[in-house]
Amino acid sequence: MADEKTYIMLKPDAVKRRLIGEVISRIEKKGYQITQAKLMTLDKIVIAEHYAHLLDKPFYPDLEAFMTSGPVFSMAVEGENVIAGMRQLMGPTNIYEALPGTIRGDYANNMTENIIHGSDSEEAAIIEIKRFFE
Ligand code: DAT
Ligand code: MG
Repeated sequence: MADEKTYIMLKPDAVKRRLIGEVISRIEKKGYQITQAKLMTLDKIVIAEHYAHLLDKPFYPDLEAFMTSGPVFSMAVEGENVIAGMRQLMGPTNIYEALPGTIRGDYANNMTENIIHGSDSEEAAIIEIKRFFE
């Protein structure tokens, strides 16, 4: 199977809690390659684009406040079946269902501050890599 690319973001809680190295280590041990990376601070406009599917949710204001609360660490990650593979390493959106051994299962204890974002499809990966690296 041909290599895929995905967009991964370590959210402000991961940066504040000094977990960048820990998460990168898991990605590298899995055998994926980080091909681009940068630390950046996001504004409300880019968060509204990135989470357009959630704008009408009651938790959106908290999500926006969290995502703009400090720097994030953006990465493009490459590997065979990496989009689904990274979602598996991350653990599910509902962190109460995230098992130990997954990134969210090991480090997240509430629904908003859940350490990591990963693209959920090939289309999303292309759009998100463009959004955060161009
Ligand atoms: P994912 O990040 O697993 O792709 P998503 O795209 O549905 O999940 O949601 C984006 C983020 O929004 C998620 O990482 C955390 C927040 N979120 C989602 N559902 C939530 C909920 N029910 N309560 C609070 N925050 C939520
Ligand atoms: Mg998502």
